[in-house]
Amino acid sequence: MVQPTKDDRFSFGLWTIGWQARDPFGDATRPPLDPVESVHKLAELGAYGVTFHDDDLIPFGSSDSERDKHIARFKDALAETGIVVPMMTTNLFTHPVFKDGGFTSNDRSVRRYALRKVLRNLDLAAELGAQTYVFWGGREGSEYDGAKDVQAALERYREGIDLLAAYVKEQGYGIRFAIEPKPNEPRGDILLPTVGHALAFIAQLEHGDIVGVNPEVGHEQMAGLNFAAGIAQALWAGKLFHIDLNGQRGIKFDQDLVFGHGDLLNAFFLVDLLEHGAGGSPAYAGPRHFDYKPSRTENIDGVWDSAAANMRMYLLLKERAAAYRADPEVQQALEDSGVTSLATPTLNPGESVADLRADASSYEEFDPEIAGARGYGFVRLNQLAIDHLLGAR
Ligand code: 3MF
Ligand code: MG
Ligand code: MG
Ligand code: MG
Repeated sequence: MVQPTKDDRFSFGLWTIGWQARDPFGDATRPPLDPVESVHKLAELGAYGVTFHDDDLIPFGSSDSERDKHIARFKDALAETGIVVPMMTTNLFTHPVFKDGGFTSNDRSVRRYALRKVLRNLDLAAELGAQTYVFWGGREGSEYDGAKDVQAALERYREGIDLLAAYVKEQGYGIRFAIEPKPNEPRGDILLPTVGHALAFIAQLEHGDIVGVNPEVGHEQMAGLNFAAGIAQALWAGKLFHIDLNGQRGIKFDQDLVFGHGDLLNAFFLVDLLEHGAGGSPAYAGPRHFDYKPSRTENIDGVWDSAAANMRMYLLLKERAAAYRADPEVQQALEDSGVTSLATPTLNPGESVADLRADASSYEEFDPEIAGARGYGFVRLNQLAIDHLLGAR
């Protein structure tokens, strides 16, 4: 049961396992990892997909012939292992040219260069069969309120995303975009800091029909937000196009821990949410993508142990969530708490304001004292969840 297979649709970014553990205070603790080796190792561990930024595979500044060679040997590794590329993205943050952003840099020539870099990689994404293209605008922001005209920056962001989305449609690539919010780091403040901000931005786009979100567990938790609740809203909006699973312990720098190694209880309810759909299919059908960093203390064995740990955590939580749902006592507690009854519309079919006013039971005969004295039993329900999570039931 906890042995991952391709059917589980687990995927990893090349930049996750390949992170050499350079941080703002210390040098790399691990040697570089060849993307071809990563693909083989991920296949062995039971993953189905690999994702990457252009520069993860093709070092920045490579010549056209070097680029072709990197792509060719990567394609061979994919063919040998059956590993697919469900998602691709652009690095618009490492090179100094992007220090004030890509699409929203104050320097117009940088903005034009950023669009060209994405266009080039989008063609490769289509060639490799990627269905999702992620936009994480890590450098789109500022440290000083006077340094960025935020409204103009949002206009430039919109201009960029709409141009690229129109291109994808014209080419018939069938790719959908997913915006990845993050509140801060590396910029003091990043544009589109949370899932909610990103959803509001998407509503302003001309081509918003093919644009959704790629929320990351730790990014929302860095803002003190409830990740599972944010994911529920993205699902409700029909905009959960992709997901970055990892772990984070509270409001601090982006930790990128193994999935479930942060807020375990929220991770349990997240998996329950993703898996608990209708008619036998999960609520979220996309890849279970891990965007974590093997801790700086780990050697190469620790890299692969931690990659395996992400998948194991997901499967364990999936098993625990299924047991929780199947437990008759849980089902009764959900009834008693009114959780299931929230699905019933508040108005009767076709009921008007006049009808509601005419219904004396809704107001004149309603006793708020009685309703106010009701206990909801949420603590009992939560303890049942924790009992299942701990394997105590
Ligand atoms: C940074 C991130 C990014 C994005 C990636 C696109 C470098 O905090 O999470 O990883 O996930 O750029 O998918
Ligand atoms: Mg992170
Ligand atoms: Mg991240
Ligand atoms: Mg991420």
